[in-house]
Amino acid sequence: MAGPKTFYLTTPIYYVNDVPHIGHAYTTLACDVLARFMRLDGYDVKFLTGTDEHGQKVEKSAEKAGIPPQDFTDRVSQNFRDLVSLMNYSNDDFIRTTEPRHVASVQALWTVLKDKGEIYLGSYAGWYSVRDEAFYGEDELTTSPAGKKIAPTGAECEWVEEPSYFFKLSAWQDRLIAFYEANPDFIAPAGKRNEVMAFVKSGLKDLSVSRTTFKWGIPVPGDDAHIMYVWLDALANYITAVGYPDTTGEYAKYWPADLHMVGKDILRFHAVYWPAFLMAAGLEPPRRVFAHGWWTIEGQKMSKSLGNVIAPETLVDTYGLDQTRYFLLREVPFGNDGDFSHKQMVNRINGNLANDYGNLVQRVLSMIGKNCGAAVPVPGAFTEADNALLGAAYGMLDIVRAEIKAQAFHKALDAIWAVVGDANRYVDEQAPWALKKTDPARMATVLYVLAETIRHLAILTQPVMPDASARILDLLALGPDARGFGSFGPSGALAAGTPLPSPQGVFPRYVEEPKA
Ligand code: ME8
Repeated sequence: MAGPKTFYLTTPIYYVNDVPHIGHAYTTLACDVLARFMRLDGYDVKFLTGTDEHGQKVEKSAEKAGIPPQDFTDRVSQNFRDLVSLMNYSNDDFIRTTEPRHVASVQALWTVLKDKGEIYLGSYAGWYSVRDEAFYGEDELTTSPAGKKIAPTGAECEWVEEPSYFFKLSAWQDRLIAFYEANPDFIAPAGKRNEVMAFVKSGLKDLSVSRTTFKWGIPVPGDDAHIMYVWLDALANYITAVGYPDTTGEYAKYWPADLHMVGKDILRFHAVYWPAFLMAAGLEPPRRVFAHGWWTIEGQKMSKSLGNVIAPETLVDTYGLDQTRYFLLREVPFGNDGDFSHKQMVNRINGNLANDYGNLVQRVLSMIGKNCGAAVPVPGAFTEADNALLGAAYGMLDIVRAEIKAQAFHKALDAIWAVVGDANRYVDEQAPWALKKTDPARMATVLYVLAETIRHLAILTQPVMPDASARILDLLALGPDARGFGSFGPSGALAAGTPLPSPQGVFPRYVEEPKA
């Protein structure tokens, strides 16, 4: 019998030249929500994140810190592992490119490319940006007032002239276009797909894939005067983690990856170079690359010099973990750029979470606690209004699933909050507090319908807010087996008479500290 369907998704591996900030936290969060969703939906998920530890940028940062690069990367990589526990990420693996499994994998990939005639020795003379770890053509650059060459990303470039191996990228132009055309969902969002296709159609040059003027990298097999270009090294992490060069085992099970999630800054590497490397090595390209947008802070670009870089710890300490997770995915249509503002964060916490969702749960469970013997109420026959609300609750899963599979996290949350709104209107219309005296049996039915609706909401909010949702499911006395999507709908309905614990508030309001 075939096992469950698999889903393999990855974050970029982050450079260890710096401490994590809100942007890094965001990309991994989006993957975490997707991974948790797919697991609840019955998939066998592999969710990978990690750190990119080689290259000139990291070497320079280590020099600046005055410590050997390996010690430096050990130290900074730990910050990204700490981020995993801080943000409650559920990754199944954490890869570091300095690990022996990765060195073996990249060298094997190189050897295959070399043997297939896809790599040749030449020499590079051109512009390189250490900040971007990228080569640029003269025509892409502008000149700063100080006479420096500047890349389109704003990074300074330096002239590089050295022997180098090249990957025959120019030979892949037509095959890449054919691949994009045959796989219209490979690059998302659609606007980004158009940009990549226009770039490839404008012509591809062979890509320099080795360096000889610094040392911090993986040696080229058979020619250790060269180390591999950090992007060839880094991209290969996605196959290392499934056991490459062994193509049985996890590789056979999970590859091709279902999704590489990246920021828009690194789409070209993932959507052009990476499928070309893989196809050239006779390996399958990934199924999809999603490039999300960029966060600014209170309307400004995040930068050290402006001193406005937001550390994830600050967000979690100030606003709470699940509140932060919710805000980041609800506030901005996924794929667009977004702005972080304290005011908007507080609006979301006090509006969507405390007033809408939290208050619904609190009102309903307190009424059940006081008026129904602290147990799941016994429902009578359902009215049209009851069936309408239950129907909306049952119907959420299909809508949310479709949105999540398209990485439209904001739309998935909109669909859930539409039902939160329906449930709050239903409470007001049915006025169970008034029924207490006039028709207690009807009150029990109304509260049962609401408890069932809350059950569905809490099951579906688990991927975004795992802790808060677990607390709501605890308040409904639902065990671990009753929390997956298999429990959706009437078959998992709450059993009347089940004793319930006394309700606790789940989403506190954010109260501004008075200014000292
Ligand atoms: O590029 N808004 O690593 P990196 C949103 N090592 N996302 C942001 C962001 C912002 N302001 N700033 C950073 C690298 N990110 C390579 C990747 S993969 C084989 C190698 C996120 O540490 C976003 O996901 O510079 C972006 O793509 C990534 O951090 C860049 O991380």
